[in-house]
Amino acid sequence: MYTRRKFLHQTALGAAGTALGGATIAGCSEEKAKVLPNSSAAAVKPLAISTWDFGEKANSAAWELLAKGGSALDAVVAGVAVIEADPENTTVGIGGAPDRDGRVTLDACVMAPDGRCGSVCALEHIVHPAQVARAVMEKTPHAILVGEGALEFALAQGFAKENLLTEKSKKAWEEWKKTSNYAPKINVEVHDTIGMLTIDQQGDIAGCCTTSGLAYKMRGRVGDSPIIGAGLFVDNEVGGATATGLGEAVIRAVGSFLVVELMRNGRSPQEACEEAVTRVMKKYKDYKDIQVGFVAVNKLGQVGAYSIQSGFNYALMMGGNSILKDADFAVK
Ligand code: SD4
Repeated sequence: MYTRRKFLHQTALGAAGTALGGATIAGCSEEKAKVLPNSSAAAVKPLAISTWDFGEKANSAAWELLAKGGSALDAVVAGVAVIEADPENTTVGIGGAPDRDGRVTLDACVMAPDGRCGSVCALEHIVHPAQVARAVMEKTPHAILVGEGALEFALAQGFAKENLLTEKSKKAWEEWKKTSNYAPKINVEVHDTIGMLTIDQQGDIAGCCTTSGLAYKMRGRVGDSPIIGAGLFVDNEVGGATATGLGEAVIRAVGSFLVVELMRNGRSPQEACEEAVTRVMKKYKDYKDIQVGFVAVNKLGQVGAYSIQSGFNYALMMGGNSILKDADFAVK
């Protein structure tokens, strides 16, 4: 059972330092955690952080660009593209689990260091929704395109129309249809969105979030992932945050924006993620049955991660080194 006392204990644990390549990262010491993003402390850059273990592959792809001086925006879109293109992954891009009618509908958004953003919701037939989101940002006067309109735009931009429902996903869906029992399993079936944040050599921050959303969702359902502020938020003066888990819960707290605002007000990324998870739990009374997790990075390259339940992990790449780390969590 979650108690305030437990939370305070975990906060203290969460502040324990983790070291990689000599640099202090995730959580950091209580002292360092108080360092504000605009402090004169040396920033860690470049850097890539992604939700879940598949984030390691995404980070490596992003790192290839970051190490050569590529932009945070190019790197983050290239990083998530690796996961979107993996047909074995049933939660992002091609091979993503369909909705209850058997249609694979993808959600994604992207944010650039200069504050621009783009998003697509319920996009069908396109393997790389994050790239379409970027095109919305760069080539239209709009921020969000949905459904048919998003698809028309993508095709006009030269994206190929493809069947995203793989044999594996189709079989699983047909199996699900036998009972049509909608009971998502924490961390397994529904919680594998890739949210990614990058810092380039200039110290600029970009972010991206891309997913097939909840397996067997209602047609037209959109989660937090393509909603700027909920699934992703970047403010280049402060830092960035991204979310995974039950979108309906993240949206209630405008989770990623909340994390960034908390960092703006002096919280470390770890403290900000913990506070945001606490806020989500307050607003979602059945929080014991769901998972929500955040990862965050500030302008100094300090990172944090926290989730409601155990089982959430994240991948971090800096100094050419890659680590996979379990996030601390609230319900113990
Ligand atoms: C959603 N947040 O659509 C996404 C699901 C998710 O890992 O994170 N899956 O609600």
